[in-house]
Amino acid sequence: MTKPIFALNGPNLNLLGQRQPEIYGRETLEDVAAAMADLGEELGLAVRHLQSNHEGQLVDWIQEARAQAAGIIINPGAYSHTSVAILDALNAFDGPVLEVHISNIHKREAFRHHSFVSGRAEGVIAGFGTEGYLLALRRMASLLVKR
Ligand code: DHK
Repeated sequence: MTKPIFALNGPNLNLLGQRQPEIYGRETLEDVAAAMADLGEELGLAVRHLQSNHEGQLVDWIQEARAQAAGIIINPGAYSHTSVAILDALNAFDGPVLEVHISNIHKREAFRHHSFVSGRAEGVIAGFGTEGYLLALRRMASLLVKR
């Protein structure tokens, strides 16, 4: 049995659907988790969905992923732009990492243009709304077949 994919979401993504819907859309994180679980079933991948507002918790889950996950799909939220700790944790993970941003961070404020995680990720999806998570899951399935 293949290990699950960890789908990690960072700060404020628990408010998805309520928070700035003009930027992040009206779907909730529960909707995203359900859609990923459905697609995962189609692709033969189990998805473990986790969200935290705390950097250290995200680091702990990435460390757990070293033994427990086949790959990581991560939207680090604002920590994308600040967290060397999350980058270091991802660098200690051997499987594929895909980074998702719901909004197009390159069209927004300059401080959002750089992501520390992008230097580690196999691929980055930005500006595809919550569909980006599903695209990332499809890509994860192809990357795992090629390994
Ligand atoms: C989500 C956030 O919370 C922001 O801090 C990032 C990202 C962008 C997103 O588009 O999903 O800058």
